[in-house]
Amino acid sequence: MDTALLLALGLLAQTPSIRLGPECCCPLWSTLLSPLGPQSPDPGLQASTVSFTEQLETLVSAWLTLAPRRPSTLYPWRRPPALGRVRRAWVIPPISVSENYKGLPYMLVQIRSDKRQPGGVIYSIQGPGVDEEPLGLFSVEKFSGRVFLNAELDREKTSSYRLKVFALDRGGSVLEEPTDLEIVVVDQNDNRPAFVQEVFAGRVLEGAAPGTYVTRAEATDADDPDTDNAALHYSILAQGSPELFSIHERTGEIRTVHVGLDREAVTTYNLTLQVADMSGQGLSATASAIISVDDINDNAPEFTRGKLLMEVTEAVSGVDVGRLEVEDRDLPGSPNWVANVTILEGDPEGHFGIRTDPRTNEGVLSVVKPLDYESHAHYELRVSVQNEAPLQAAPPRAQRGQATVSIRVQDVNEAPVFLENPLRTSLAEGAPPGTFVASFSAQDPDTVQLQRVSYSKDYDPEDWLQVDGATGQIQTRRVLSPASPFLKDGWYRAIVLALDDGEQP
Ligand SMILES: [Ca+2]
Ligand SMILES: [Ca+2]
Ligand SMILES: [Ca+2]
Ligand SMILES: [Ca+2]
Repeated sequence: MDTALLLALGLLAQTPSIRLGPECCCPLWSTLLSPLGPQSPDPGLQASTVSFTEQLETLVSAWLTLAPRRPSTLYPWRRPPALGRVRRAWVIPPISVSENYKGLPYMLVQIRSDKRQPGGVIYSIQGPGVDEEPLGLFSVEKFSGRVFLNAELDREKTSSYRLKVFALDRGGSVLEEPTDLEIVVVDQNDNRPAFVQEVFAGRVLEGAAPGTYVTRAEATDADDPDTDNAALHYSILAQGSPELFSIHERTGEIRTVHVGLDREAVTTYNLTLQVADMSGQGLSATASAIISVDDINDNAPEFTRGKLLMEVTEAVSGVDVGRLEVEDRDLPGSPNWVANVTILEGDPEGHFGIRTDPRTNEGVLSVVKPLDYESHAHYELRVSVQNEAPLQAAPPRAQRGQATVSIRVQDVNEAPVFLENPLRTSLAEGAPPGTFVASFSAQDPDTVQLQRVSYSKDYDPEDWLQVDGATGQIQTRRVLSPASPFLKDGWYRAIVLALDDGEQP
């Protein structure tokens, strides 16, 4: 290691942070290059920090070249002497200047050549910012070599300029090889961070464990990402109470922090988010996060009544008996809410069925197989209710997951039934009046009611027959002419009615 390097290291040890530009805090650096840039026009201005190796290399080179010279003068064509066996690469230190500087025109540096020339050396510069777009930012006084900044710079448009520097004689001949001069624009915190969306939407299942990812807020900052000017810090300004969400200060990820998300209590959370640069101390912006809590089936359905009384008439099918009202706190219309009512016991022959009314979520009890009052006048059904979806959490045991439905079957007056129908019999041709024809016997299914069955003629076109209303016995009244038009192939057709004396249902 050479002497200059040792010296530089010694200085660095006393100087914990070396910065280029207006806020230069290294005494040696200030002596060598000051003023390389203007004083910060804004207290928020932060100079860019370069890596330690770059600092050291630049510092050593600059010190070797510039130590004995005026601070604002740069000798771009002067090479350092070889020190020992190590030849270091020659680096012209960049000129740093803050963006947005308004004290114009501002002298950045004075370039000098060691060449002695009658009539003096003529300096000239070329490149972007001079004779290429954007034109006229920089200029040089041709005799003094003083380089000026003529307009405000915007680092977010162009962060550095590389100019060509020429030294010529009066006749325009090149005295020195053209060399590069780099001007680095130092960032100022002149850009507020901005969220990429006004509203960030997120969804989370109720009952989610702490640490569950919900959504991610994202913001940008146009300032130099290597500086604090664009070091973003996210926070939640407001979220109500209790505070169930947190945001990662660097990534913007929003997660749950506590248990207790309950859709049945709160469906949506509205968070106010903030992002601030300077690691949270600088310019800020706000946005919202709308977090929807998705339903899980954490409530068992319940009957509103534990005992129900219903009535239904016998002998019919497909009629509704009654409705079982069900409550479920989960999301209406969802499988977590829809009730399925089933019959547990009390209907061994399968007379009843239960369907769900999709609008009211009631269980609708109906008769699917006709009932018979005379054989089974009362049913006691045990029914239970479940959701379409299985229960997910371990909810408190449902108080009314089952109910009892008492069903009274109502008797109806059923018509008497002929045991043999039609009844066929035969008589000799020309049978005399009073000949026994047949004896009808109809049975009334209403065995529990005391009903009497009576008989009468309904159809007897030749008025040939006589019916005993009480017994159902039939005799002929007269001789039937073989030529009767009502004899068809030898058959005579008559209709007999059986009537009970019960009331009409
Ligand atoms: Ca910023
Ligand atoms: Ca900036
Ligand atoms: Ca439910
Ligand atoms: Ca729920």
